[in-house]
Amino acid sequence: MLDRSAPVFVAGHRGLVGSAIFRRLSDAGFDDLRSVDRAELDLRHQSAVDAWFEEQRPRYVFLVAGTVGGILANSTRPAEFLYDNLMIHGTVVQASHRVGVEKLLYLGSSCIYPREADQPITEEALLAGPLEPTNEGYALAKIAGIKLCESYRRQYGDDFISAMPTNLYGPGDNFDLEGGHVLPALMRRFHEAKLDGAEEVVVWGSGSARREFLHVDDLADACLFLMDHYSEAGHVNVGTGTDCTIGELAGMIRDLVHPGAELAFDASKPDGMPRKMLDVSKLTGLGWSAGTPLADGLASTYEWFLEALDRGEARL
Ligand code: GFB
Repeated sequence: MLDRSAPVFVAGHRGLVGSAIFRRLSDAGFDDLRSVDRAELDLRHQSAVDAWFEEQRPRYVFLVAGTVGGILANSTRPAEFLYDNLMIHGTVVQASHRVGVEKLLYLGSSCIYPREADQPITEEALLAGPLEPTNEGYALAKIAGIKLCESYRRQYGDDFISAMPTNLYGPGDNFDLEGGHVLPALMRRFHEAKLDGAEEVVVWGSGSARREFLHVDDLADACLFLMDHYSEAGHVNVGTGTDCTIGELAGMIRDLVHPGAELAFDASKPDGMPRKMLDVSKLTGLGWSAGTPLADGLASTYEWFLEALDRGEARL
């Protein structure tokens, strides 16, 4: 179990995941949470990160910072996704080692797995085949992060662990129509169609790609669970164990936000990986499983989105 009074650094606290981890740790009684804004510390610069760690001396680190985005952002900005993430993973892991961080959790992504991996995807599928081209840069950086943690454990005995979440959503998500992920983008598109009185809403791709969606508060809970109970080299999948087609997801969002609207599939946009569902038996075997059904998570996220719009705080 982590000591609730120890200093904890959440790298990436402004993002979807980092803000959820911050909330979860506060609820669990952690009273010395540390964070730093991008304008104050560029996590891609080793000497700056080293200096910050020397000064702050965190005992635990949640490494959830990075350049992230949906399928279009990934496929059009591969250099940024590869460079930024490689650098951020490298600097934070190295600085954590230098100052003797007691435990670090590194967060990867289910896109590390081969495009043609058997479904559901077990942890063993890593590096067993070619990657999905639309997010190869991001996936390579994420794989390097896993290998960094494993290598620091093997060479130096550092207690650095890795979790691989499936597609995430929830409060604090990026609702940008072009750069964001499917769930917030569709929620905003249906919402704006309702306001404009439009009866047709565009959905990228064929609608037949399958994805698994995990509420970010469930992910944050799993991350704390792993930090409290898991200290092994192998990475651990985090998901719900169920998936749906993008067409089904769009139908659920339509029924919630703008019932009766028509779906118009835009085949000029990529589907990406045909299916990406994680085998979560390792994590359930350790004693954790996700608690938020997709329908409930969609409803609470839409409520949050409407309130954030009112407050002028939604990321659009
Ligand atoms: O969420 P998304 O961008 O992530 O797309 P990926 C998932 C699926 O939804 C794709 C379809 O088949 C898209 O074509 N889709 C339909 C849409 N409408 C939309 C829309 O309006 N916006 C978006 N974005 N998609 C990302 C990776 O892949 O997954 C990242 O690029 C990361 O590396 C993330 O790993 C979790 O699942 O395809």
